[in-house]
Amino acid sequence: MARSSGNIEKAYTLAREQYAALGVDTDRALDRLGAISISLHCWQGDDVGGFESPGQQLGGGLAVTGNYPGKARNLGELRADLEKALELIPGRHRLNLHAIYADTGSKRVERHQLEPEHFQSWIDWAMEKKIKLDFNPTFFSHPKAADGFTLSHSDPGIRQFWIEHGIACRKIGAAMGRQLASPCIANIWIPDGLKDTPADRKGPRERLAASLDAIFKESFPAKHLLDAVESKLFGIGSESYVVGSHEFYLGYAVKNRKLLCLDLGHFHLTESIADKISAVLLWVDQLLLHVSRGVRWDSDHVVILSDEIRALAQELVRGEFLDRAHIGLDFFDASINRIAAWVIGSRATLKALLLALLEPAERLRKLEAEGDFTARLALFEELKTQPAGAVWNAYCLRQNVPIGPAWLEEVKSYEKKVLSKRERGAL
Ligand code: RNT
Ligand code: ZN
Repeated sequence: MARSSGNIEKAYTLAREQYAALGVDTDRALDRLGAISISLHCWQGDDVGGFESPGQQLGGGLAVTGNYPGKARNLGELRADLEKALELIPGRHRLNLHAIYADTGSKRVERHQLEPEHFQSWIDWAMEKKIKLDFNPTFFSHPKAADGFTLSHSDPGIRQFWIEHGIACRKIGAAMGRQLASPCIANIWIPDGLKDTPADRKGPRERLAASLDAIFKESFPAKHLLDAVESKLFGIGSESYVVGSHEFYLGYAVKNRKLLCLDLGHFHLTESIADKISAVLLWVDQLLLHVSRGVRWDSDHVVILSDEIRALAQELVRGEFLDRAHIGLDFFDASINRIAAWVIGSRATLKALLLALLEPAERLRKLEAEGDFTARLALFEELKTQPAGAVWNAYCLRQNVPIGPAWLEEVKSYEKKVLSKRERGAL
């Protein structure tokens, strides 16, 4: 049940006092949180299908499980679903598109021939909704990716096709950034790799480096386009060897001044991505974070307020990296309501950031510098039960979105009115 705004304000006033006693300014934390935009991934809305050709199979070793009814079947439905999700997430956020979501009308346009005009309807929609856009070339779900190789393929013709796709997508990204007056992050992820032990690990990596150089040849103003490269540990069908590994892209990004994309599902499960941030940001200017949740593997579960996400947010805040790290969601779950998946993942990420912004950063740093590790540990533990929920509710109230679980009622009523009318599979 929605609580009255008077009670929300009262609870906030008490929480503000409690935090002030610890040296934390909650109003400032909320201002800072309001300045953070998360890039919502369009592909949660239709299980990474895209609208290029009907019934297209998802490739690239990616897998979406579940068949919850009501998935978006066309651009109009996807936009309507996104609008609903955005209404329920506090703050101003971005949208992350993939090339397979082009608006080509009834025409089939091959990926290497895509142009900014095929994304003009997205740009116009984004302009109207005051949303900024990010972009991704799609190097999977295509006959020319069926061998499991794209930019590192041994066939120069196939490589060239994907190079041209990459070039086309950077032009599209730059058009988005220019028209919407906010740099578009164009992120490259390729599925290239091998199921079994390779005899030649070097060749594909040399070809990938050369293909990337060709894609990045043209330069665009940073105020329009920022290029990112995303590594992976393994995929289905690339268990033994991934061409674009972490070391490959870390080196490439440092040498070529690109953004490095760290996906939370793309490392060994015991590795801490949070710990990598302050190391990597010594050598690259900016990061893209793909916020995901691996369960036993890169399973792309919906993000929740886990210790991992909290640690990530803490590192961003403690290191003062918020303006050098771009946060995008990357998960796909078809076993639950897809709009709820966006809302849950976004709200969890924002809550993690709020918790990090509610730390007495200076005090903690001072205790550590003085060697008072006892007090540091004690304070960390006490912080866990401070009334952050009251601050979060006040934020939702100020941002005019439902408080607490009330957002779910809106998703349920949208499901009844809109999603349930979408027949499975049919248009
Ligand atoms: C795949 C990568 C990549 C994709 C999207 C759809 O493992 O995480 O970012 O999820 O491009
Ligand atoms: Zn990713």
